[in-house]
Amino acid sequence: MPSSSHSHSFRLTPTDYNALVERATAEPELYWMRESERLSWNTVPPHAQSEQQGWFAGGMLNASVNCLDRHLETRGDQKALIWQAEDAGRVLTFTYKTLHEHVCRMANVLREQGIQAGDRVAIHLPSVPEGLIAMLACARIGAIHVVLFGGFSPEAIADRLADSGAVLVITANVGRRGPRRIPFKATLDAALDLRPDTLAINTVLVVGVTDDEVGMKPERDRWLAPLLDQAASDCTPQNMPSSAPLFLLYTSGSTGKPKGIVHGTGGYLVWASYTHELVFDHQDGDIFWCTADIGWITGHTYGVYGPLLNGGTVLLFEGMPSYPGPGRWWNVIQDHKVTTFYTSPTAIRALMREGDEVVQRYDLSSLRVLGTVGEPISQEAWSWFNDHVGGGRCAFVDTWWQTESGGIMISPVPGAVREKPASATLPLPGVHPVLLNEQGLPREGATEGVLCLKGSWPGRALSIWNDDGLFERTYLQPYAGYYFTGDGARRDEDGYYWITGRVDDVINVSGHRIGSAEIEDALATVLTIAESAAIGIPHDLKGQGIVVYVVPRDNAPDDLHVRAAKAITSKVGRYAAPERIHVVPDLPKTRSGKSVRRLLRKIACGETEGFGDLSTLADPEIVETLIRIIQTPA
Ligand code: 6R9
Repeated sequence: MPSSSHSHSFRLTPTDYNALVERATAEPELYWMRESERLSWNTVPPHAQSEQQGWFAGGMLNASVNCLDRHLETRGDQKALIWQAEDAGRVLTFTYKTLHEHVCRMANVLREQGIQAGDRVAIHLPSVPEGLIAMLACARIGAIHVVLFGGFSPEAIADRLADSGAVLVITANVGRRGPRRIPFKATLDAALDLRPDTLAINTVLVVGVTDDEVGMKPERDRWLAPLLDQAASDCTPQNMPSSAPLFLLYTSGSTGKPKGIVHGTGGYLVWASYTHELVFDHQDGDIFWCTADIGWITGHTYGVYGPLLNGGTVLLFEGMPSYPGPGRWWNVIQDHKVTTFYTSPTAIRALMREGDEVVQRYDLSSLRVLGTVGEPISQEAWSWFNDHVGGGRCAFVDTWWQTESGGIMISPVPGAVREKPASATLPLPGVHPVLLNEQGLPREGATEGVLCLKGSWPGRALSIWNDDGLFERTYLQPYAGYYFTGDGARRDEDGYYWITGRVDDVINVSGHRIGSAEIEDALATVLTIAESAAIGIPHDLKGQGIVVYVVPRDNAPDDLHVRAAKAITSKVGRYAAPERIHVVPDLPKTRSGKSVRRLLRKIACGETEGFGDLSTLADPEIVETLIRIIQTPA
């Protein structure tokens, strides 16, 4: 039942798709063994899933060989990576052959710096080719990459470097954001100076993105370019077990500090290849543009691994959507004849505001698949993207997944699953969602509940770095027998899923996951703040915005707002800057002393009634007090 307006032929028909769902459900072992043949193995795994050892245990392979070497014979001269620089006239193109050479050089540099299989290498770069090259170079020598988002504060970087035990960082002198220069190296230097005794970093390699000079510590810092020039352009890949970690990626949960999610090699790569081909209807000649930064899981799975595993062409854009003018992204699509465009609802909402005329100026007829990820999309934004960008001709995939899942889990499949605006639609073949009620029991049919997953899938994270117990407690123990996603969802009468948002204390700001506890921990470092609570409220552009309540100590200064805001941006990052900070005498708490976030959310949204039974609060009066404070203009 592909909608009739699609003018393309897609890889799968509804019949093919139904057959996949059936096979994956009836004979999962056989199904995933067959899917594992997408990869080239040095030792073919004896089985797909084993309870104790994870996916494709016993198999041996190398991730960079799978992304590059194995395409050399058939696609050596095909474009693997197109890099569009900030300045319109500057484009760098890498064929599979030249990308392979670059990755080998970088891998040799890392080996010369003493990096060995299993070592952690941090990557802290703007959107330049070296990011993707460094990831694959780590994979080539069996090192574990840890990509750090460019928006992190020095504190956030230091935490992640310490937790991962990284020994080397690759950074840039600066990053370019429109007319501005982002001080990558200086931010990293600040991070390295914070708690040197907790860090194992002994080498910093610096990419010169511009000619800007930066301070270099002679025994620690080296410019990368001359090292690459001297390195050999071939490099023997390290043969790795399927279950060896390929990378760590830090993400926020509801409790405490960010967790280093560990992804393995064989299972993750099978999932990246499988989902990229299925969901984006990957075909020869496709130009795939994923706008996510490589600092997020989307940038890993669909900005690097998925498309390269499948022999595709990746487009990487250095710049921003609206610089130098509001049509910049459309210009990039037009110039590079992008076929597959994967972005976020936040970006769509911002671009929508520029008006329809901007889009109409560009020829976007190369597009055939549009995708979104990271947060719920409204019907309005869905329709605008579909009609004005996709011209009503394209398949639209609203893809639900998470850092922990490795790749897409619930999404339409072009040509095979009929779309409904703003629904993630159906699970991919082999994925088994369930909706649980408050007692943890599965509900059938059209219903709403906590979204969990039954059974495993090849892309599932192996663990949390340094804390296997925390992985169990966070994902496997809350609902016995299921994997807990942290999201809520509704299922309609057609079995379609509609994601309703997090059911835990994670706030989703423009697709960035931020734990309430992360913000509250940052505020706890301000001595004049006694306690605090951070919550998410609906925001027109960002999806959710952060509102913070702080309770001052007796001697608190007048500029508490400023100090609180500064603590958050310096400990977490600018992307976590709150919309509003309310200084309040107390928080609504249960008698056992737990802040009642449900009430804080309602109050922040300006509600004045319908709070339900307040008699369980330690001090019911506080609700009235907070309403008064919030309604008094500052
Ligand atoms: C890939 C990614 C995961 C959380 C997830 C959910 C939200 C992601 C969504 C979506 C509604 C979608 N989310 N995709 N909500 N519709 N299509 O975003 O990973 O950064 O770990 O965030 O994002 O709440 O649990 P991550």
